This record gives sequence, C-alpha cells and structure tokens, in this order.
Amino acid sequence: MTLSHAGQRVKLATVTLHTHHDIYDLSRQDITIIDAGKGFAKVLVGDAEIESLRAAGYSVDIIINDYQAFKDSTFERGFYHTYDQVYAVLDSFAQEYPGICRLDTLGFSVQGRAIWAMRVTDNPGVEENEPEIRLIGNMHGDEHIGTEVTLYFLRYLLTNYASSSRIQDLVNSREFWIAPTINPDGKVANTRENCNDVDLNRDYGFFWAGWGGSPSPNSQIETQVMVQHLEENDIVLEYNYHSAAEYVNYPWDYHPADPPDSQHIIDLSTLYAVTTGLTVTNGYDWYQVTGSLQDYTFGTTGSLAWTIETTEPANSSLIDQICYANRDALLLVCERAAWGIEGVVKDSLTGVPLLSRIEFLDPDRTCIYSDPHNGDFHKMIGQGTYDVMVFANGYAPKRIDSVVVPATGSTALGDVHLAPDSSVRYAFRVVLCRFRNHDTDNNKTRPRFALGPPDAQFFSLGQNGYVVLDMGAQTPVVDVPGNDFAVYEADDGVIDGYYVYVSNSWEGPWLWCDSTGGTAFFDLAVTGLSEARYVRIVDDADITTGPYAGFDLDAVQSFSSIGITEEVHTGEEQLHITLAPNPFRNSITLLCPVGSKQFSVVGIDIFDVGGRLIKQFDYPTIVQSNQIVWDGTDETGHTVPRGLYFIQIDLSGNVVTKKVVFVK
Ligand SMILES: [Ca+2]
Ligand SMILES: [Ca+2]
Ligand SMILES: [Ca+2]
Ligand SMILES: [Ca+2]
Ligand SMILES: [Zn+2]
Repeated sequence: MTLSHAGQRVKLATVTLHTHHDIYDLSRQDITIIDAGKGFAKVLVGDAEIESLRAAGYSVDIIINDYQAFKDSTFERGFYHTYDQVYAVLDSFAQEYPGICRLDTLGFSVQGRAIWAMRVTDNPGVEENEPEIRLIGNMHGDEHIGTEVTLYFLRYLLTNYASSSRIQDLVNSREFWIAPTINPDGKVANTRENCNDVDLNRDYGFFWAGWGGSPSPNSQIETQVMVQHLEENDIVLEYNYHSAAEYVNYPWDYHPADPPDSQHIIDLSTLYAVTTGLTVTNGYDWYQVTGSLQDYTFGTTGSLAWTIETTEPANSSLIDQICYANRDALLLVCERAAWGIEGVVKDSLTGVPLLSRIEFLDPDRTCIYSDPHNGDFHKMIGQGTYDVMVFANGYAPKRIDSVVVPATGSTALGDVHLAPDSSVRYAFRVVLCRFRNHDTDNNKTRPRFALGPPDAQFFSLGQNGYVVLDMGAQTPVVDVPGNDFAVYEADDGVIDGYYVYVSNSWEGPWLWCDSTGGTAFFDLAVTGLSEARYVRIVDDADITTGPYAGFDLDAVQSFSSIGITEEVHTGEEQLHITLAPNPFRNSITLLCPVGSKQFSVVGIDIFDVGGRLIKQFDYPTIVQSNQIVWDGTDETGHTVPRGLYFIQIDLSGNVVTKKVVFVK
C-alpha cells in the first residue's frame, strides 16, 4: 500500500514462493501483489514488511528502491495523458462528433474530480436496444496505459466513422461507454490506490474480503460510481486495462474453478490474446484476488468481463503499437458482443419494457439482466441449444425451451411477454457477498443460486460469510399482517444458523429481523420498517467446514402481495360497482352506490402489483358524488408507471378487489 508507508519509501521487490498458495498468505497479510508467476510474486513493500517477510522465511529481492520516483520519472516525461489532458481530449471529441458521442460524468472521486465516460453510438442521447460495452482505464492510478488504449480506441471509432462501413456498423449497433480514468485522484498522485489508500480492484463487493485496504464492500465512491453505472445500463462486455503483466485475464479472480461459460470466455480470450500477443489466464491462476471489478461485473450482472494486463513502455512508438494491437482485438470482440441470444422483455398487458433476469437452465450459464429502460437483453453465448427462463418480480416466469444459437450471429427471441402475477416475489439480484472461510477448491455454489424460487440450488455462505440481496426496487418486502418473507435453506445434511437483517439501502444501516436456523419465516414488523428492499443474511459462525460451510441459502420469498389479488364476488355487492374504461389511458371511473342503503362505499385503496398502497380516497371525498375518478396519479400527484393495479373497495366492511390496467 503505497501511501500508508508514510516516511518509508515503497520498494518493488520479488518474493520467492515455495508454493503458489503462499500468494494467499501474502494477500492475507495485506501485502500489495502486482504480479506473480511460477515461484515468485512481485510486491510493493516498505522496510517493515520486508523484515517481516524475511522473518517468515521468504526470500525478498529488491528490484526498485524508490518505486514512486521510478514511476514519476516515466510519467513526467509526457508519454501518457495527464488527467487534465484526458479531459481536453474528451471535450474536443464531444464538440467535434456530437452526432455519435456524448460526454457523461458518471460521478466524482473522493477529492471531487470527475469520472468521465464517453458514450459512443448513433443517437447518443437515446436509449436504444443495443448491446452495451464498457472500456475502463487507469483504475490503478499509476497504470496509465489503460488511459492510452481507451482514448486511442475512442479516437479510432470517431475519426473512422464517416469513412469505414465496419466502424459505422459497429457504432450504430452498439453503445460504448469509454472511461479512460476511473481513479482520477490516483492518476493525479500517480498512485495505485485512490486517495483513501484503497486498492480499488480489491474494493468491489463480490466475494469481498477486505484486501487492499478496503474497509467494506463497495466502500469507495469511485467503486460506487462504477457499480451504479453497471446497474443502470445493460453492459454485456467489459474490458479493464492494467499494466502489471501481459495477460488476458478472465474470471474468477477469487476462485480456481472456471465459470460455466468458460469455454466461450476462453474462446474470446484466445481471440484477444492472439491479436495482441498476450497470454490467456484465469485470474486465480495468476494470483488470487478478492474484490476485483471483473468478478463483480461478471458475478452480479453476468456481463462478460476481462482484465487486460499489458506493458507500459516509456516510448511513444511502443505505446502506439500497444494501442493498435488492442484496437484490433477490441474490434473483433465488440463485433461478437451481439452474438448469442437477444430479446426484449415486456409486460404482456401494457407492453411496458421490464427489468428482468434471464437464466440459462440447460446447460447452465451465468444469468444476465435486461436493460432497466428498454427491456432488451443480449447474452453472449457460444453455439448450442439452450433452455431460457425469464424472471421478473410481479410476473409469472416464462420458459423458452431449445433456443438454438448459431456459431456466428445471434438468435433473436423478439418480444418476450410476461403476464402479471402479483404473488411472484423472490430475491432478484445479488448486491454483494463476503468471502470468508470458503473451501475455494470445492465450494462450487454461487450467490446467483439464491435468486428466484426455491429450487434446491443454493449458495453456501461460508462460516460467518454474508450476502446482500435486492428484492427489487418495485417489489420490496412490505409489512402486511403476519409474516412477510421466508428464507429457504437447502438441505446439505446440516441445519445451519443465520441472522437476517433488512434495509432500504444496500449499505445499511441494517435492522435486525431474527436469528434462526433452517427454512424460516420473518415479520418485518419487528424492525419498524413498513417496507425493505434489501435483505442481508449472515451465517452464525458455527463451526462448519467443507464445500458447504455456512448457511446454505436457496431462496428468499416475499409474501407481501398475497391478499391483493382480484377476488371473484358473486354476491349482491358486486352488482353495484362498475369500473370503466378498463384498461384505461387517462382516467378510470368508479361508479358506486355511495349513500345507498346496504352497500355504500366507505373507502377506496389503490395498490400496485408490489402490494404497495399508492392512493387512497377517503369517505369524505367519496360521499361528494356517486363516482370516483382516478387519473393514474399517486398521493403526491405523480403519474404512476403503466401496469397493473388493484382497486380495493370497502363496501361497509365487505371488501371487493378489482384489477385495472393503466396503459397510457
Ligand atoms: Ca444508438
Ligand atoms: Ca408483517
Ligand atoms: Ca452448510
Ligand atoms: Ca435456489
Ligand atoms: Zn493494475
């Protein structure tokens, strides 16, 4: 950790390893490893750390005595863009090519510097159904080659758009997000870490373990900016450029097992490597890292993600060669970003696009999400036949069997319509998880196995591990009378204990709900919250070991909307109510027998599919006339989203629930 050795110079040194597992030992001691190979690790260390490593029996050879001075001398010679120069280039591109790019500020660093991304596509102000690609540089602030590779690729797309049909096709059918420096404070200081001395490639919340000075998962604002960007966009492909070695590095970093998509990932890695002269490795085989961006991106969204490690020469023509090679590789893989399975997920009643999770059941592949704005999805997947399942809370899941994917190009499923079903509410997304006491060689359970309905596939948390799950922005757990949600444990032969907390923010504060074991039910009422979007499940740290250490989480289900389904009434009260038009565009009118003898309306409540009360008409309003008009607005006067709603009419104690559809 470069800055924490205040007063001591940080040195670049080689540590001789007895076994590759020694890497793990070094990481646990918070030694900054920047490269490793057979029998060695390159580390950034101060004198005290060198002493303790030697005391522990490691042989340590110092390569560069003052690493910061070494890096500064290269950087100051002007081969690489400074932070201000990056902005000048981006700004001039944005002015010169307004038809195909737009400069966005994704957020700000700890010291308030902008983190930019250039959006490159046709109609750059419009969300279109296109695979989105994210290119990232300079996450380690002292690794500047990523800034050059991404800036050069950006320049190439923009300046060749008019003359090259290949570039035109690519730009018109993709959306690129090009972020040349995502650690601006580190870039300015020329340090690996951000200004809080945190290694940002150890800070991400997928199997986070507190390495690299990270105090908590997704703790740094620079991390949160990239996480939010990932959530708001349908990224299918991500490249993150570094300069510690020469690798095309694919997930996982935390775990030795290749993911189920690995053959396709390795094929694409090989294509990249052949074009650039780099070597393919899985991250763990190079050296184990927890909390990396590629693991987070791939693990939480299913977007394919790589870390590209390349050299950082102090020589303009060598820098150019690296940029050209990576450009050629990027063009090939970005063309393949649309190969696989694509579709657009919509509400079957209203046609509204839906954020949904798309699972690939047979053979198993990592799930992805549709775009939150347009509902489009693009799964990069190899040739084969797949069974596809589409999930969204508040809708019946839809299964599409035997989707055939060709060797090149894509299979378009067109519009995938989901029918509303308010009883379907399960954990929708993995927000973060804690790496703890995992049997990494044998634990092949994954956080995504805790999503959706109980299916005996599960995620073993590890002793004292935890996971945070998102129930969905529109479908939080809601406090209704009695129990509100269930946690299902899969059967590994042991009933494991666990703690359950809830919050409306992914980072807490966490309110305790219960401590229990096995499959159990929970009442939100004990927390005082009326609704909660996030559920955090923590293993109780009982001594359990082996591949299924810790609580075995199969699913989390919320019951909040049960009871809000249309009831079929045959009684006399039904005859006195009319709702029209239904579906409605501007307003719906409820004609009811106000003040008439037996069945007078005393209250009207309107709920969304998530079971949330969005509008009430009270008795004094109702008695003013015998008709109530709902114009599709909530209590604050905002127009509600298109979709299904339930109007609950209280007829002096007899409650009638009617389904209405708002179509706008
Ligand atoms: Ca476009
Ligand atoms: Ca309750
Ligand atoms: Ca277990
Ligand atoms: Ca499951
Ligand atoms: Zn790096």
